[in-house]
Amino acid sequence: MTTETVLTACNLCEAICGLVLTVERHPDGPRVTGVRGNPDDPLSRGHVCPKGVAIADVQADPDRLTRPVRRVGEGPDATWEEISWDEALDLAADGLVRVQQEHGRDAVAVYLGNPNVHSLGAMTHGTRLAKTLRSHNTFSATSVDQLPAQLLAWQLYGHQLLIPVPDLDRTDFFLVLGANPMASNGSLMTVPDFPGRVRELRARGGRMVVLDPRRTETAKVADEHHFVRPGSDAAVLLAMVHVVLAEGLATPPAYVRGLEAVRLAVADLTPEVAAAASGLDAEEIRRLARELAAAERAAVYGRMGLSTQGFGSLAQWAVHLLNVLTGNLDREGGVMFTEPAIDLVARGLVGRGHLGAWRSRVRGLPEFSGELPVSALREEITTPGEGQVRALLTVAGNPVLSTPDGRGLGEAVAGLEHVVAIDIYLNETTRHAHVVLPPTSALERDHYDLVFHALAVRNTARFSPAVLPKPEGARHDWEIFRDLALRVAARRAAPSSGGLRRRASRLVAGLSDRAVLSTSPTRLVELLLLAGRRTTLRALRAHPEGVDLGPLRPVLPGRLQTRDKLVHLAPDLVLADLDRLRAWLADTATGDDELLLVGRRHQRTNNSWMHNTPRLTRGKARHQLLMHPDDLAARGLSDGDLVRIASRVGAVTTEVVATDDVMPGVVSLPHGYGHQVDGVLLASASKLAGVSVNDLTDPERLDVSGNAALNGVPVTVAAAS
Ligand SMILES: Nc1nc2c(c(=O)[nH]1)N[C@H]1C(S)=C(S)[C@@H](COP(=O)(O)OP(=O)(O)OC[C@H]3O[C@@H](n4cnc5c(=O)[nH]c(N)nc54)[C@H](O)[C@@H]3O)O[C@H]1N2
Ligand SMILES: Nc1nc2c(c(=O)[nH]1)N[C@H]1C(S)=C(S)[C@@H](COP(=O)(O)OP(=O)(O)OC[C@H]3O[C@@H](n4cnc5c(=O)[nH]c(N)nc54)[C@H](O)[C@@H]3O)O[C@H]1N2
Ligand code: SF4
Ligand SMILES: [Mo]
Repeated sequence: MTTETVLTACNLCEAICGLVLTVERHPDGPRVTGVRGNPDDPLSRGHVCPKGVAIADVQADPDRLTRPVRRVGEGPDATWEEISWDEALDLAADGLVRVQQEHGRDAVAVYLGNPNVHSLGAMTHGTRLAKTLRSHNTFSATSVDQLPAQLLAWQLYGHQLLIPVPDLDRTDFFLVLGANPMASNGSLMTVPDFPGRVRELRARGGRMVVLDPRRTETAKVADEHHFVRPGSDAAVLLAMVHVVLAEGLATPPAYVRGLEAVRLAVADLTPEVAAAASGLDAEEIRRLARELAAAERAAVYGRMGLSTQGFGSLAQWAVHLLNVLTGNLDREGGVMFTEPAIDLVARGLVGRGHLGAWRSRVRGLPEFSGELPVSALREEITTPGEGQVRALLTVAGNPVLSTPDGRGLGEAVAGLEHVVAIDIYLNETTRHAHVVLPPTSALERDHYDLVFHALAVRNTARFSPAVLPKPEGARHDWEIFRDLALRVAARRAAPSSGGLRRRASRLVAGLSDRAVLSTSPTRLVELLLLAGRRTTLRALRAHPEGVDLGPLRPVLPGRLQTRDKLVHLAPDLVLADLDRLRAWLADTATGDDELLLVGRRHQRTNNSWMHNTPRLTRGKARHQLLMHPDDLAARGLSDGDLVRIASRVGAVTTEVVATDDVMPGVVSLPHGYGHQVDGVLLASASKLAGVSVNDLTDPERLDVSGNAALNGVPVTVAAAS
C-alpha cells in the first residue's frame, strides 16, 4: 500500500473549497482516508466544512449506484436488477423516443436538479441532451431557487448570469436578507470561509445587519438582526429606496435609465406602510436606509429566502435598486461583477435570457430561458389532453422532496409510462424510474467550475483532475449524456431510409452540438481557456491549488449586456407587479390560527441527499418544527410535542421545538427530509427521521417570475392526535 496527497475541489456547494485528500492505494483499489481544506487555495484559503469532509463518504458509500439498474415490479415490492450500459441506454432511449413519437415532443418532461451546476460534464453535455429532446416541458431547480435573480439580472444588466456579487472582502456595511451563509456557505456569492470573512469585516470596523424571520446562525454573528415577516421584504426594501430618493441621498452612476419611473413607483411605499406589514419599526427602516447611503462601501445581499417567496422578484429588484442608488454597484466594497477565466456571459455561451417564448399547457405559466416553473410539473402529468406529460427524465434531482406538493408529484410520477434517472442514488424520485443510469462520482472525474468562479468574491481559476481512476465499466456523466443523445437522435432517424448518420447528427440539435457532444469536457475547458486568454489548462495543471486572478475590479458600463449599455432600473415586468404588492399591503392579515412557514438549512445537511452518512447525521436531531413559545402556549402545546402541521396542500406530523429564535407567528421546517415513503425507508436515506416540508408547500403560490413561494406558507399547527 502507498499513500499519496492529492489536491482537488469540493463540488458539494457553491463555496467550491480547495481540498487536500489523503489517498491510500490498496491492491483492491484506492481509498480516500483524509480530507482537509487546502490553505494554498487562493479563494478558499484552507476552509472546509463537515459536508466537504463527507465527500469521502459518498465515494465509499455502498448505497451509491455504480452500475445501471432496471426496476422490476412496482411500489414497495420493486426490486432492482443490474444491467449492462448498452441495455440500459437502449431501454432509456427507446422509451423516451416512443413516448415522443406517440404523443409529441412535450410528452417527455426533463428535471435538472441542483448538482448539475456542480458538475463540469453536466454543464458542457447535459444541456445538449435536454436540447436534443426539445421538450417545452423542461424544468430545473432554478424555479425553486434563484429564478428572480436571473430574471432581474437579465432585465437590469442584459444577461441572466450577470449577477453582481457582494465584494465581501472590502465592504464596510453588509445588509443580508433571506440568506444564512453561516450554514449555507453562501449562494450566488461564492464565498468559502464566510465565518472568517465576516470576522475580518468586523475587525476592520465594518458591520453586518441581517433581516430574517429567524435569528439564524448568521444573525447571531451579526451586529444587528431584525425579525421580518415572511414575504414583506419587498415593502421594506422599497421603502428604503423611497427614503434614499426622498432624502436626496441617491448617487446613481450616469449609465442608468428609468430613475424617474422608480421614484414614481415607490412614492407611496413609505416606511410606515412597510412597518405595518413587516413588523419592523418605521424609524429603523429609515435609519437603515440612511446608514446604507452613508456607508463608504456597502452591499445589500438577498438570497434564497428573498427569492422563494410571494414577492421574490420585487424584493430582488429592490436589492438592485438600493445597491445602484447608493452608488455601490461596481464599486470596490460594494457589489461587483466578476471576470472569470471562462466567461460564459461575454462569450455568449449562455443566452442572455428570454421570457414567455412559450407557456405551460395547463396554467399558462411563462417559460424563462427555456424552462417552465417546476410548480407546474405535476399538473402537466395529471391533466389529460394533447401535450400531456407521459415520461420523465431526471438528472441529479429529487423533485419529490424538493418541489411544492412533492407527495402529489410523487404519485403522479409513479403513474408515468416511462421514467429515466441519471443519478447516483435511488431516492424518493428515482425509485419511480424504469431505469437509472449512474455516472462516476465527483472524485472520479475532472472538474473546472464553469459557474461558481463567475459568482465568486475574488477572480480565481482552478482545474482539478480526477482524483481516482474511473472504475472499470463506469461512465462519466458527459458520456451518458452523449450516448443517450446520440441514441435518441438515431432512433428518431431510423424509420426513414438512407442518410441515417447525417439525419441523426442533424437531430442532435445541430452539427456543432454533435461535435461538442463527442468532445470531452476537459478538452472544451482547454479551448475555452485559450479563447479567454487569462490562463491556460497547462498552467492550471501545474497549479492544482488554483491561480489567483486578483480582486474584483470595476467593469461598468463596458460589461453590461443591454444594447444601450445602460442599467435598466425600471423594467415593466416588475412595475406591473407593484399593484399586487399594494393589494397585499392593504390586507396583510393572516387567518386567526395561521402561522407562516419558512425553511432552513443546517451546516450538516445538503438539500435532499447525503442523509445516509453517519458523519453528517449523528448528533442532535435537526428535523423538528421550530416555534415561538408564545405560539406554543396559545395552542396549549409544549416543547417536544408531536404536532400536526397542515396547509392547503397537505399535512405532516413531527416534533416541535420551542425557541424564541423564530419570530412570533412564524414556524420553520428544513427541506430535504421525509425519506420514509409508504413506510419504506430507502437504504440511501436511512439515517434520518423527519418529514418533507414540500408536502406542505403549495404549487399555486408563485412569484411573478414563476418561482415557487416556498417560504411564508400559511399553516396551522395543532397537537397530533
Ligand atoms: N421547501 C423548500 N424546498 C426547497 C428548498 C428550500 O429551501 N425549501 N431549496 C430549493 C433549492 S435552493 C434547491 S437547489 C433544490 C434542490 O433540489 P434538487 O434539485 O432535487 O437537488 P438535490 O436535493 O440536491 O438532489 C440531488 C440528487 O442528485 C444526485 N446527485 C448527486 N451528485 C450527483 C452527480 O454527480 N451526478 C448525478 N447524476 N446525480 C448526482 C443525488 O443522489 C440526489 O438524488 O431544492 C429546493 N427545494
Ligand atoms: N449546509 C448546506 N449548505 C447549502 C445547502 C444545503 O442544503 N445545506 N444548499 C445549497 C443551496 S442549493 C442553496 S440555493 C444555498 C441557499 O443558501 P441561502 O440563500 O443562505 O439559504 P438558506 O440557508 O436556506 O437561508 C434562507 C433564509 O431565508 C429566511 N427566510 C425565509 N423567508 C424569508 C422572507 O420572507 N424574508 C426574509 N428576509 N428571509 C426569509 C430563512 O429563515 C432562512 O434563514 O445553500 C447552499 N448551501
Ligand atoms: S463549504 Fe463545505 S460543502 Fe461547500 S465547498 Fe466548502 S467544503 Fe464543500
Ligand atoms: Mo439551491
